[in-house]
Amino acid sequence: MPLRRAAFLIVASIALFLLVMQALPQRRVALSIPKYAVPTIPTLSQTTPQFKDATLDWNVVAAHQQTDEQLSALTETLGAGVCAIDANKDGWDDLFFVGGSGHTRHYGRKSWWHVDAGNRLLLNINGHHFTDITEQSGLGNLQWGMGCAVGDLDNNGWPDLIVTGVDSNTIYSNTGNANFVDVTADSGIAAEIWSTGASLADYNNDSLIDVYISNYVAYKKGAPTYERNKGFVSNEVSFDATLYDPLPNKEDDFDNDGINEMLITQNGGAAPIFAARASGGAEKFSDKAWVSGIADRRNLNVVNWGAASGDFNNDGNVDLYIANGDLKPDLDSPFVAQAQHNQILLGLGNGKFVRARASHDASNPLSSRSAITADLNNDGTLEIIVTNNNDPLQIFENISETNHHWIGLRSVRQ
Ligand SMILES: [Ca+2]
Ligand SMILES: [Ca+2]
Ligand SMILES: [Ca+2]
Ligand SMILES: [Ca+2]
Repeated sequence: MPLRRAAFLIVASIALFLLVMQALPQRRVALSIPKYAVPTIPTLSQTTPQFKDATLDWNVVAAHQQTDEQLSALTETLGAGVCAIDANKDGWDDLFFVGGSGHTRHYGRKSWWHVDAGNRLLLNINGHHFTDITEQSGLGNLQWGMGCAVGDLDNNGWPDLIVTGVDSNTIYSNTGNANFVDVTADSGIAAEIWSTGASLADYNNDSLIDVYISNYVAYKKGAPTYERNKGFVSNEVSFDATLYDPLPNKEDDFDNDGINEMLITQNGGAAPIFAARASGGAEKFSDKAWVSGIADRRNLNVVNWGAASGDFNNDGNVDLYIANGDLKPDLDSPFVAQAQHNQILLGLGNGKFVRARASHDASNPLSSRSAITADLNNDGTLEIIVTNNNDPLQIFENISETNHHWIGLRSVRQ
């Protein structure tokens, strides 16, 4: 039995070895464990705001339409704008909507027929619904519109309107009770250029509102590009959206330090820029988009357009709504603007933001271009109004349940 004996000796040796090892003092090995920062998950002391798409409840059927039924020119990919304006000063915010140029069907190179979209003035009836008073208000002129701004430009106590557009800007003076007259000719802002946005402020503190109008590129639909190839040859390339990069922006005090920050939205896969002023330095900005939580690598494919700021959940901290939509047509469906989800970011009051969960209607997947906030029903919560390129105007009613206090202010003229 030498084999069984050998096996017995081996097993016995192993057992003896283990017993000896156990009896010896244990040597401790120092393990080097890398230290990682424990991620801090911000706690929300506030409720997540809830919105519902109440566009039809408000009796709103306005839609933006830019020239063709298909995207075939750069000019058709921009717009529309929208402004809140209490045009009749009854305490209920009304809406002015830039409707675009309308819809032209072409037969060959000739214009076949045209349907006007046009700008719309929607009068807020006691915070319940809107009624369209465009024609009687004097705002029915056709314009290839882009954006708008509201302010009392002639100091007569009534809010006036600036409308930007392709080859024309228009100023309408409110002569009282939502009756507007076109005063562009005498205003000094008439110009045959493509303007997109307008913002108003009293830049030199003389109590007169000044106007800043942002202009876009020199572009004409159908104008050929000339390629140098033994002389210049027309290559018929007239629409390349990748060549252009407009930069809308929004200012507000996002970290409650009494100093406004600036949010700049970007196109083409770049994250938004959140420019925070350095403390004590009036004009020094630094990009805080990533540390603030506004930039997110999951959204690098998203094209940002309008940004609206406001306290959507009444917790005292400014929140953000960013309207998104791709500038480029869909690869699989050429001539259709690509839809992208809009975002709500809740402010924590310290300059940081967290993404609100996407269970709200207001993240609607359309190709959005601008967003504003207004308390349309004067119940203390902010609604969000969104425009979409070649699609309807949308009203997202704030249905958040909050017991936080609020105060409404109305300025009156002495
Ligand atoms: Ca009103
Ligand atoms: Ca006025
Ligand atoms: Ca808030
Ligand atoms: Ca409200």
